[in-house]
Amino acid sequence: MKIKDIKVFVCCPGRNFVTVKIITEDGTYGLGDATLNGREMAVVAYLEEHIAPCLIGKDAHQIEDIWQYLYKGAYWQNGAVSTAAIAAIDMALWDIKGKLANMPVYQLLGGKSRKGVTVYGHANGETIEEVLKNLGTMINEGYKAVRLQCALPDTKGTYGTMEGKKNYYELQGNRPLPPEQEWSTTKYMNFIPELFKQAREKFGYAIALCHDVHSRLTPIEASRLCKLLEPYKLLFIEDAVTTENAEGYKVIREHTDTPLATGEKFNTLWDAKEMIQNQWIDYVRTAVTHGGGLTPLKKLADFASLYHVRMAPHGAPDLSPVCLMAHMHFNLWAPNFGVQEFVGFGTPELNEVFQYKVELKDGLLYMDDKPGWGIDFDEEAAKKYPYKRSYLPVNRLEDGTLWNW
Ligand code: KDG
Ligand code: MG
Repeated sequence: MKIKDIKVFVCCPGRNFVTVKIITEDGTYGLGDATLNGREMAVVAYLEEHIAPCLIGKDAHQIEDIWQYLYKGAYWQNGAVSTAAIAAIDMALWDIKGKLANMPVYQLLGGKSRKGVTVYGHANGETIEEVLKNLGTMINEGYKAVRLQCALPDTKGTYGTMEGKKNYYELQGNRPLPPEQEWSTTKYMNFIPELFKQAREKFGYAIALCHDVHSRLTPIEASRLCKLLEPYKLLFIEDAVTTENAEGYKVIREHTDTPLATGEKFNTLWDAKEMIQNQWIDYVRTAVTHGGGLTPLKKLADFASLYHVRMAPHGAPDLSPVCLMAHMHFNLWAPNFGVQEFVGFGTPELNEVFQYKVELKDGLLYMDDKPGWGIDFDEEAAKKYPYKRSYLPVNRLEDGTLWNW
């Protein structure tokens, strides 16, 4: 079944998304997500200029070979821009294979390992009181796991909080340049244990709680924070330190039994290899979109399963609903699935562009059985929401030093 056309769409129904559509000679099409927050147009150029011309006329069924061709064949193997582009092609081909087989993609992987996908939602707030109010609402909605993020008192902007914005927890909009935020490790370390103490006092221990440090601590600081949080029995602490130096996780591991999660910025299996093999982490957070597609992610899951490491795919608002649906299939299959990050059902604009259906019941996410991923993309609706240049914030310490955001 020959590939006839490859289209790349960039739209902004509330935030930017890059969507790939591959069309075969019989008119079957598949969708993939290539969104790389703040660097979207680099991926578009990679796809349009460097990938699409090579694939026209190739057999859409040869997913593994096409993946190897784009990854090894490029000579420049890894990197966020190229793996997001390859991922979208890979996803679109799996969607096509599912449609041609008249099966949901999870069936092609080996079938379901569970009835639904356990998700964790986000409870954010400007104060502890506000976070706990939102946590209470989510518990009433049936969530079994929730991530808590709270603004630091007297600090300009804290990761994960809304800062008065309604739809997305990060800053979004028509910004010519990245906004700047402020960071104080001392204020953070003194504040976060209190958030979890109050959460446990108010809601007990049945609800699973997690927290994203967003790579702002050093290994020894992270070790201390994880120790301070031990009484509150977190599901995991995410991105306690940056991942470039895997041994940072070894340091934390030696000091605490708070479970550790990382990997949303991993592009390949090799980024995760050392941490998994040494059992320094408990959850890998790599997304289908940023990890190069379903083809490498299923290998990552199988490898992680050898070391008791579970999958907890990244599900931030900057991953499109195509990625969410791909994760639904992956998570239903992966024997070592842990939990899926889930930020809710999207705005009316988003749902006008992407048509898909998921349902939350008792903390589990369900979808209808449809061939492929079970999602569609409305090209005409997308035209109403053109791309808007937008950046993630950058972070500075109180003395002005640039820090990890
Ligand atoms: O684009 C960056 C976001 O995806 C990231 O800040 C979200 O860390 C994140 C998370 O865990 O959702
Ligand atoms: Mg994160």
